[in-house]
Amino acid sequence: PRRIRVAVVFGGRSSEHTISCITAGGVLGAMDPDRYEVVPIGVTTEGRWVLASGEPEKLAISDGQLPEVADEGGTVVLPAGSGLVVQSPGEVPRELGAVDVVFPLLHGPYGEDGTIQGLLELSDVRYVGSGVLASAVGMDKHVMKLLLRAAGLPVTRHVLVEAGRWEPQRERVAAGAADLGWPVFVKPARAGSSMGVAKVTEPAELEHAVLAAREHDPKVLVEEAVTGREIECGVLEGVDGGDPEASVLGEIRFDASHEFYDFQAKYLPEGDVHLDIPADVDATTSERVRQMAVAAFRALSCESLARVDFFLQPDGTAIVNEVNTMPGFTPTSMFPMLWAKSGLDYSALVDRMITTALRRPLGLR
Ligand code: G1L
Repeated sequence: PRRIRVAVVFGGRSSEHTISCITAGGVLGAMDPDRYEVVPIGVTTEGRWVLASGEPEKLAISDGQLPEVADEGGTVVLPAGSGLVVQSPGEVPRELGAVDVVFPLLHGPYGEDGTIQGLLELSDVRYVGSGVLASAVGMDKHVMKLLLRAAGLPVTRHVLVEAGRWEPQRERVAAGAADLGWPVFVKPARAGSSMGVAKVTEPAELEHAVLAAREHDPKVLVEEAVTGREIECGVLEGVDGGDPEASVLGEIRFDASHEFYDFQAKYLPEGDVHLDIPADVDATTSERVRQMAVAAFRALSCESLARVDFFLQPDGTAIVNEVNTMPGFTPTSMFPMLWAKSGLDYSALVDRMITTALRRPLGLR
């Protein structure tokens, strides 16, 4: 039978360019060349789409050099009606032909927020991952909380700092923060990683933290601090219209040197982060949290996959912290590890996500 043509799109205009390249290396290395024909498409830090190297070795860290998409190889364009075309200056455009499915490994604005998904919808191309709405909601912590709360799921309380002038909001936000109780967390509503996040312990520090967070996103959340264990659950779209499935739970523990799971702890594993998989949680609680994860997946109308993060409080109740529609996805990231412990190894996971995407109807679903 004909091989399945998969365009893996990676790199991109976000701070997570490097992690995206490394992730692409993992995904490419996991795809059976007898079954898949990979079209590697790199997005440069300037946003140009180029035909990239698909050698997994070039996408790994070697000799301390971080991988990056090189600006070469002609521009890849995706005209409506499928079919990829490479345009190089002074050359006849080269048809790459149609791909069966796109695996978009992009993060942040220009990629994770539904924009790539919209582009692919307009081009009638199937893709792995959530659609436009869930991808956009997954990127906006404020809208996400509204939907989760509307679905009856417990979420942390917060005060919103709207985009627009700060001055008129100052008093409302200060009063709201005091209502939440100290400390509070201040976070950009939409920035991808944990950048711009600060823990604020007293009123005098609030304004500085809000202004700092607004460097990353004009829309900012001031959130109540919840004491609890950080528990995560992987959810996969059901097969053939079946219910979404939840993985075993995992726990993130870090040493006292990290106040919370910050950017450094997340991407520089030398920081003492421990992933406990499965998490040491009793069976009843685990079952309850897994059901909440599936409910959160549904509340946002996620597709393919999502990682749902919880705070498990000392009294045994769980609060949904956030839903990540594009979780870390290297072979040693939480999401793939959760599924490996649940019986699906990395290449089986990649296979399953491609298979469900291929079976998806185009248009409204
Ligand atoms: F396409 C998927 F499956 F939806 C997908 C897309 C992106 C899964 C995981 C990711 N992850 C990321 O983009 C990243 C934040 C780990 C950078 Cl690669």
